[in-house]
Amino acid sequence: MSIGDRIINGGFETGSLSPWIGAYVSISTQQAHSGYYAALLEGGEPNAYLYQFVPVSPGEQFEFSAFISSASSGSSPLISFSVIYYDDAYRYLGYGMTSYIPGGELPDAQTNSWRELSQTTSPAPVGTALALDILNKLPQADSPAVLVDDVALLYTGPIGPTGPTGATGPIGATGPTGATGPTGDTGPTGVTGPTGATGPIGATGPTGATGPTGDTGPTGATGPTGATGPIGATGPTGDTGPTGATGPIGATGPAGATGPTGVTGPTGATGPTGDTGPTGATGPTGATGPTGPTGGTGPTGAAGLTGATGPTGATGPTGATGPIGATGPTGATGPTGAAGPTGPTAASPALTFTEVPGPIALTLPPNSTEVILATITIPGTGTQNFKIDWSVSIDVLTTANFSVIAVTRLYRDNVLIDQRAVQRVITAAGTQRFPISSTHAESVTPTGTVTYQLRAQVTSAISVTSAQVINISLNAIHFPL
Ligand SMILES: [Ca+2]
Repeated sequence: MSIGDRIINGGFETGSLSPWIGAYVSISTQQAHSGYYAALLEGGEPNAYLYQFVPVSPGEQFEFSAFISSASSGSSPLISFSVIYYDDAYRYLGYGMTSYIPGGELPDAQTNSWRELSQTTSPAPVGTALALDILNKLPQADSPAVLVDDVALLYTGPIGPTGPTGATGPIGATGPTGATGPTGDTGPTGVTGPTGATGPIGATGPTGATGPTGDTGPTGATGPTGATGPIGATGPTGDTGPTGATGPIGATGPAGATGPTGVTGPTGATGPTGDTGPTGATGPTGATGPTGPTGGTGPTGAAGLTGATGPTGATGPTGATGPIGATGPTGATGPTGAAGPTGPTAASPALTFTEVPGPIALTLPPNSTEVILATITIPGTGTQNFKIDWSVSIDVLTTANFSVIAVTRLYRDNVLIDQRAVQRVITAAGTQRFPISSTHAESVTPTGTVTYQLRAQVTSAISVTSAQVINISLNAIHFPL
């Protein structure tokens, strides 16, 4: 049987936990089962544990062992320890073993006492790649801390099928002498054996102990008193006295060598069943089994109570525009608005005029000519609106049955722009007066000045003796744009 410990740092002698993983666990030098270090699982309420994964192969079997002790006096907590098999993807395959130490059963390490856990695992199942080795200290108020040392997972090999019974082997060598048993009762005195041959004289033994002082001999006759000599040496011990009576028989000697093993007797009757042991720690939850078939639909339950009204939903789309309603009453007059910005200053109109009282004589046809009546000159540049008004009175001296046509003409810078004519046919003779007035408006763009001139001409005359113009008015108003 090969022996190999798969646990690494099982005695914690590296001075650290690695590769152990734990919670509420520290390295302690307080007490150790061997060496200098041990692991200390915190006492009291915390759930403290310590574990590591080790590689194993299917079919392998182990003995898990560890030494555990309470770090101080007090009722020790419950300790569980397990070996659990997993495949290479850490999927649970099964327990190798699990056991526990009930509360209050650990010795106190301060008295250098430890309890050894030792249990054989079941073989690792098919697919096993790892074994989880775990020690767990369960919560218990006011319980002392727990020390763990020398944790081991020893390989004991796979258990094969039982082979045929082999031939009986030779009788083995005599084993060592067993321990001395208790002193038996004194047996009966045996028969006195024959006297043996006299053996060789042995070496002189050591001087025996001084025997008892012999009886004082009879007092001799008193000699003559000699001179007093020096004190002599102590004389030799006197002869040993005669042997006393034989003592009682001594104690039985040591047992002789064990004889060969006898033939095995028949199997005895089965003994009564022992008391049921304590319940073990609960194992991990097993894999979920396959889902069973779906059951038939049950009867419909009674309708539940109406629930509370839910929140208002989102506003819907805007509806079509309704018909225009009746006109409402006129509202109150609103407050006067703020004054608007001042507009641009308007250009001032300008007036230019002339009045000529006359008379100014006109020539008569067929040799009549145009006569200048009045002239005005207006300074200015840029486009402007002009309004020109004029009025004249034409006096003609006639005979009976006359007719006359007279024309007034308006010029701007010597260009005819307007005219107004008057025609009369009258039977009576005498002086006749014909007023003429007109208005002309235009938009002009002067380049310094613009000159308007009013002229007149008689274009037709029968039975007319003379003609003249009086009361001439010419005026112009212009508005710069
Ligand atoms: Ca140690």
